[in-house]
Amino acid sequence: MTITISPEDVLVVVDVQYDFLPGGNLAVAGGDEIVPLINALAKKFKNVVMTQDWHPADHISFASQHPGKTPFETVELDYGTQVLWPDHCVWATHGAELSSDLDLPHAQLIIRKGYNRAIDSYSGFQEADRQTLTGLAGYLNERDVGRLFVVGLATDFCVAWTALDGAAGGFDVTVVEDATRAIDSNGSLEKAWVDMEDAGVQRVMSREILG
Ligand code: VGL
Ligand code: ZN
Repeated sequence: MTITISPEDVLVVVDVQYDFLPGGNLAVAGGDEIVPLINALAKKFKNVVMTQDWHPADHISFASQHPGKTPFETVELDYGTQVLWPDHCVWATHGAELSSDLDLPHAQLIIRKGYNRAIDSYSGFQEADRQTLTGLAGYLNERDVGRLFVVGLATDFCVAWTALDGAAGGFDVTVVEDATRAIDSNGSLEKAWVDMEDAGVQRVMSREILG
């Protein structure tokens, strides 16, 4: 059951940024462990695109912007329920930079997301209002690419939402499970896998691709 990667397939590397790595403001446990795997996977792909969480300092997803609230609580916003986070990935800060341990010189596109103060964006395709597009689908469709293989951080937020929106957009989407790590807040990881399975997102391990 080896998966053969074709020249049309795309590796989508989600949010491998210092704030999501150990020592970061929203550190994902074991987040650094996936970097060597991502580098190995990337050698199989001609097409690599990346996403980068990129927030203004007063972003609405930050608990610090909601008096009396603490991280991992929720608030109701115009577009629905928003989980509140520690300040993270503030643009032009170290925490927002992509890890320099990534070895992806052939990456073709970096999509920044979450830069509108009033709208979060876990997904690389569209913001949390479910209306504002990032342009990623347009880019991929224009280039007539093959399957999408999604890796990165965090499994239950930006990886899952990117995978779900990719599937909704008609792409064949696979998440490489061991090349992701999760935040897992209030059952979010379990729910993310159920949602992805329901949407037809495939779930594989890196050895199935690396051999
Ligand atoms: C993410 C929470 C807030 C992620 C981004 O990359 O999964 N999670 N912003
Ligand atoms: Zn964020």
